[in-house]
Amino acid sequence: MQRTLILLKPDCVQRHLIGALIQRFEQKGLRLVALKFTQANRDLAKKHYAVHKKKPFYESLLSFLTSGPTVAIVWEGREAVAVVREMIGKTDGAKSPPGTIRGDYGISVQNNLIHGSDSAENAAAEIALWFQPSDLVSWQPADMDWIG
Ligand code: DAT
Ligand code: MG
Repeated sequence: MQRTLILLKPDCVQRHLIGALIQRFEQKGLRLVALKFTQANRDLAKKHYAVHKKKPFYESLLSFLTSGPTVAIVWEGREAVAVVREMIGKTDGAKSPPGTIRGDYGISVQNNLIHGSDSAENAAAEIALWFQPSDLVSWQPADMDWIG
C-alpha cells in the first residue's frame, strides 16, 4: 500500500470541479486518508515547489498556488503514486490525452487543475508539508477485499 498527495489547485476550485475530480479517485478504488480545504501561503507554496526554484515560471507558479483556495488530499492504495499520475496525465493540458484529468478538463500548462506527487519519497515529504500526522486517518473500507 502506498500514499500520495494530490492538490486540487485554485483553478480547479474556481471552476467547480472539486466533486468531479474527487469522484474519479474514489471510483478508481483509492482510499481517502486526509482532506483539507485551505489557501496556501507563500511559505508553503515555496516549500511545495522548491524543486522548481530555478525555473522561469517559478514566481508565476507561486502566485497561482497562493491565489485562492486549494483542496489537499491524501489517497492510499496499491501503486497509488503511479496510478494517480497516470490518471492526471501530462503537465500540459493541451498535450494530455482524453481520458486523463488534464486531457478532459484543461488546455493550459500552468493552470492544469491538479498536482500529484511524482514518487513515494516526494509523496511522504509533501504529505508532511500539507498535513499533521494526526490528520491522517487509517481505516478499512467495507469493500476493501473486492478492490484489492
Ligand atoms: P507536474 O505538475 O505535471 O508534475 P512539473 O512538476 O514539471 O509538472 O511542474 C510543476 C507545475 O509547474 C506544473 O503543474 C505547471 C507548472 N509548469 C510546468 N512547466 C511549466 C512551463 N513550461 N510554463 C509554465 N508553468 C509550468
Ligand atoms: Mg511535479
